[in-house]
Amino acid sequence: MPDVFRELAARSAEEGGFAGFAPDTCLINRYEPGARMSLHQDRDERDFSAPIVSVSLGLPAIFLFGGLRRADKPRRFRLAHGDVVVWGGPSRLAYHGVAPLADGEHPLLGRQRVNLTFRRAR
Ligand SMILES: O=C(O)CCC(=O)C(=O)O
Ligand SMILES: [Mn+2]
Repeated sequence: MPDVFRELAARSAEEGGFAGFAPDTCLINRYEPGARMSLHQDRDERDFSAPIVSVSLGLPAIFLFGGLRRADKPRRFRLAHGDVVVWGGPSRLAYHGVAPLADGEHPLLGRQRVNLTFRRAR
């Protein structure tokens, strides 16, 4: 992983209260208008003591952030280009997802949203 990514993730995690985050994985999701991600937990990582750091690029999206049970009503947050979300600790296994992407044209990335999630997977 490029140092600039590792450092962005580590600094963001520290600001969110998770000092010492050392990601070993960056998952990249690309969304076209209409694409969504249903509510889920991030459970593939071995160690849940590390947070998730999520960077949004391109078109804005509505991020759904719920509770520890799928039935918990998610809160909705608008994420714009450059926004970073950090979750961990008691929220590490919170259900989350992305509402269907509204159509639009981003000046740098065009008709898409790209999301990077930094994780400690191994
Ligand atoms: O695109 C996002 O903001 C969320 C992505 C996500 O939750 C995941 O890749 O597990
Ligand atoms: Mn996820």
